[in-house]
Amino acid sequence: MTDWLGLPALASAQGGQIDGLIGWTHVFMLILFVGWGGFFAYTLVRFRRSRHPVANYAAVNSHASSYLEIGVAVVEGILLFGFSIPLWAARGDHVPPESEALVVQVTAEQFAWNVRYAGPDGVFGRTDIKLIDVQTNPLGLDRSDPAAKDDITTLNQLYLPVNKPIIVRLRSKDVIHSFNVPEFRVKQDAIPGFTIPVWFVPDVTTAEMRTRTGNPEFQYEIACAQLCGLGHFRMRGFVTVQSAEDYQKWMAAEEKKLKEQGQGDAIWR
Ligand SMILES: [Cu+2]
Repeated sequence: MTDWLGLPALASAQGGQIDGLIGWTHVFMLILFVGWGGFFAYTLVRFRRSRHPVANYAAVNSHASSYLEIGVAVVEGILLFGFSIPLWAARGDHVPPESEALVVQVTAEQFAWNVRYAGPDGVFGRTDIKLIDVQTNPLGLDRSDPAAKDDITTLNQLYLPVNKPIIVRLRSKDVIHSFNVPEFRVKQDAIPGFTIPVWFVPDVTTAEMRTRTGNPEFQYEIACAQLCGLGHFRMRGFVTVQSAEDYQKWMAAEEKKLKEQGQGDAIWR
């Protein structure tokens, strides 16, 4: 329905609703544009100089423009109360339960995305600001904490299973960044000092998208959507959406790699 907008391919279950809102906003704005544009053209002709060499100092005595203004306000009210607020309420309030979702922590920094999975125990282990090492331990993970021992971290690579609710716990180490994956219709600022949850259900695997787009190198990309410094342009991450089995395989390989490499040095690759 919203193909005419030329939006990026849709790859999430909740994105259709957002496209609907974008579509309706364009329709309403088109009506406003045509309406006001027509009115402007009409006044140019109606009040042209050759017919009205002297300005009319008497005020307009028709109420047409007031009705128009009221009409515009009503349409904007419909957009806000009929579409935006219910959509935001659905997106913001109904976060799926963590037991049914995959929880991933994504920590933005100048200029990278640090991704962290809780590992087999499902618990994110302790971190300590004193342990942060830009090269080897950007998250300050305390591998002496049993819960932190199995935490999987990657740099700029987010692997996700398809058709499962994903909750991203978004954080920032330095300035305001923004987590944006256009195909999932997700865009959320990462603000230092806050952990902001954002959720979505990716429903098209990377492989499927490659077939669909005819581009064998297609990648979902995390674009930082806030100008965050000189390296902002290269703050890119990649999302790989896989079948549940392939995701499990990837996770098992990461766990194996972590065990082989020992503690703490599997982080910055
Ligand atoms: Cu950034």
